[in-house]
Amino acid sequence: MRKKIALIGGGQIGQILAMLAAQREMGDIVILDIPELENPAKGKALDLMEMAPHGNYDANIIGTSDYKDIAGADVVIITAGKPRQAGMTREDLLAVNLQIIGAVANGVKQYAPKAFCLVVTNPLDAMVYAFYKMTGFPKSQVLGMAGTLDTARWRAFIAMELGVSVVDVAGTVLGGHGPDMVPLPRLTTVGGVPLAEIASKELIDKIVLRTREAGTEIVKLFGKGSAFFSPAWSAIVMAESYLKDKKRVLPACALCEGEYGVNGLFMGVPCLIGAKGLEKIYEIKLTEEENAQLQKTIGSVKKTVGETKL
Ligand code: A3D
Repeated sequence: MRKKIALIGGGQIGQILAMLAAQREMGDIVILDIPELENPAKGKALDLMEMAPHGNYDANIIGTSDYKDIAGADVVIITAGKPRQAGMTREDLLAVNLQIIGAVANGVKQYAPKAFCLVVTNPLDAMVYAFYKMTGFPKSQVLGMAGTLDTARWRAFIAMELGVSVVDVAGTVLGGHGPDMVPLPRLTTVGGVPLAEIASKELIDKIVLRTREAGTEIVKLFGKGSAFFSPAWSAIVMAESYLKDKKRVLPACALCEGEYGVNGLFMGVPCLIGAKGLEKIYEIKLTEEENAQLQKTIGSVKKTVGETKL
């Protein structure tokens, strides 16, 4: 039997998720949106069914606003919520998206209680925490997608600056999904060569800054709405690691219980994702400077999560 992927939110990211999941034959796909947008969700699903003969995939794809249709889903990816507009911070979305996450948590808890759940809605660290609290799901079953994207941005900017293949750039970004996230130049390599040996400190600092502001750079260019191609791909990579038990080690927003000195908060950390969901969090021994940066991002995450009052 095919796996089932439920996409809660059929907007910009949701529709790209649906296309990628179909093309990669990850399973049957349900695009769920609010009742007012049920028809557009159905339309997107039908359009993707009609793309299948040339896309060369077999999948049953439907649009709906009824949670019954996600029953038994193996993976749930949540993008339901408002995106940022130019001039907004992610935190400006907290109140409105918290309500939406509440409705989503109820539906997923009732109809897909065993699903591996990925939250994408911003402000990410707070929304994944809220979803975890509201569903009561085990921590292995709930992750936030942010670090996978932040690391993709870090790798892309390095490749663009150095004129090397992005495939050979390896690295990680820790912490919250905000302007004080912590890219780790010390642990970044280009085909095994340490970044610091082939890039100046000035250039590295510039790339760190661009990575931290990458989401805002796109929001400014769009004027309306936020990035969607790269967030969708990042969530797909995480979902695939679960579905295929690939055991990839990806930076993701996971519940820390002692790791990095953090207790009870979701934060971006290197995660092993396999058939059991979150299977392991890797701890990195940080330098004093890296740790100081991490403490700053932990402070920001605590503040935003505190505002959920959960
Ligand atoms: P958008 O195109 O507006 O799509 C969101 C969809 O959610 C819309 O179709 C809404 O109708 C739908 N929706 C709203 N409420 C509900 C509900 N209760 N149930 C089901 N569906 C609902 O936004 P988008 O796809 O561009 O972005 C979605 C979210 O992802 C936003 O909160 C963004 O800020 C966030 N985002 C996160 C990242 C990260 O890296 C974490 C990156 C980019 C965007």
